[in-house]
Amino acid sequence: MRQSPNIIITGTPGVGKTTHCESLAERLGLRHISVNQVVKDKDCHEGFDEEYQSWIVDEDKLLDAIEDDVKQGGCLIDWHACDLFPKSWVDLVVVLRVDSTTLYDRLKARNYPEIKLQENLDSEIMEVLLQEARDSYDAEIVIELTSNTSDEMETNVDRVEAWVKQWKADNN
Ligand code: DAT
Repeated sequence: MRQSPNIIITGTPGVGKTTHCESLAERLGLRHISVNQVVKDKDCHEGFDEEYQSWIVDEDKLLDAIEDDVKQGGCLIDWHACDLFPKSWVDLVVVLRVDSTTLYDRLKARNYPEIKLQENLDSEIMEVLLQEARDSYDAEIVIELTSNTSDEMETNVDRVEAWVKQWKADNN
């Protein structure tokens, strides 16, 4: 039984997953597992998609690469997908959401290829990641938070911090 919870921070690229995870890791001493980084560092991929400018992820390899860390608890899993992580690993799923104009500006600043930019905007508007989280985990552990401004981010971090404290009180 883990003594610290595992939290997935998910959402469309550009919503603020990394920014939230870095702040939460610093504030709460949780381990930030940046899946993009793991995929690159541990070769959990089947090559690079030039059109989308992204790695084609080998999910089995990825799960093997992070399993030991996650089983210890206290991990923030940062990725734009969540349905591959076993339910038994996960205590909370935070789906970050952002207005499409804000998302457009953030992705444009990253110089995303047009096809990738449009696909991500569509995905955010269609609530694809929120639906994926709701389809994959129990409703009571999935929360949707907005991440348009720094103030909202501060509020989100406070809220997750309070949740973690309560989880620890309930489970230890
Ligand atoms: P992700 O990891 O989801 O791709 P990110 O954390 O790299 O997103 O953030 C993308 C950009 O947006 C980055 O320049 C920081 C900025 N940003 C993220 N969340 C924000 C927020 N709540 N308020 C203002 N800027 C934010």
